[in-house]
Amino acid sequence: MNNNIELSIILPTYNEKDNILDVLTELEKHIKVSYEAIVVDDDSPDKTWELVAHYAETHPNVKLLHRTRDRGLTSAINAGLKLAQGRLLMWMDVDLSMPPHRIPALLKAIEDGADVAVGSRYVLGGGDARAVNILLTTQLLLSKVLSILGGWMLGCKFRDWSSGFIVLKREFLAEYDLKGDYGEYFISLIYYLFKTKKANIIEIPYVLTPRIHGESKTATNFLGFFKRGHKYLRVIWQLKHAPVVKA
Ligand SMILES: Nc1nc2c(ncn2[C@@H]2O[C@H](COP(=O)(O)OP(=O)(O)OP(=O)(O)O)[C@@H](O)[C@H]2O)c(=O)[nH]1
Ligand SMILES: [Mg+2]
Repeated sequence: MNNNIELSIILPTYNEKDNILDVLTELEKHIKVSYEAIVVDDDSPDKTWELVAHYAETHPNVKLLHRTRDRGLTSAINAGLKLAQGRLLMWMDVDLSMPPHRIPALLKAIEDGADVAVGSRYVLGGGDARAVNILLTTQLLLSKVLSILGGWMLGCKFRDWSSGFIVLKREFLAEYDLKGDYGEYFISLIYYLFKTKKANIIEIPYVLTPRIHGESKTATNFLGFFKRGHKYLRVIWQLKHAPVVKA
């Protein structure tokens, strides 16, 4: 840990050349505490990493981890977390679907006593502006059903089980690696934070906006949604039936 860095922001990227510089600029504009941004790029064919390397030359708080062998969202976030030196840890998507201007609200929640602040589409004031076609409407519906089921089956007062927009105190992740190959890691993480770490978790509303540039790695077809939904449910089922590990 470095006492001069309040916040480490992990930014996983795969083919985000049209988004990454906007995200880095937005972070600079909205974050008033000392922070480092760690971009973890998996050798994107569109050369996102090249843009970041160039940007980092004039922005010492921006770091690049350019991975040429490993792949995957969860493993990218884990790799970024290993390098992170801030007192607070956070990560978010780099498709501008999670608005950097909501980060101060997440930080304020921590300042006010929360251990973990999660950007949430499913609390009052939050939303999802992506339901512009049948594919995305289905995704939104599945995500909502999953959220209700997750909270009910796991016995936690929590709504947005597939958020992926989170700030938390470093000590709450000390002995934990994110598990899974995509968004399902978030369900296990939240459950762990509630049940094992007894964390005070607060959901802060945000409105998720559709990606404008680049391609989604998940929202491509119905079959993909249902496969993912099935995977999420399997994780919920496994957690429900696994003994809770004491911290
Ligand atoms: N490093 C790395 N980043 C990834 C990988 N897959 C996705 N990402 C990043 O993870 C974030 C989420 O990916 P998206 O394609 O937006 O997927 P999603 O948010 O689940 O799907 P949408 O709902 O369509 O936005 C983005 O910042 C991606 O660039 C990967 O294999 N490696
Ligand atoms: Mg996204």
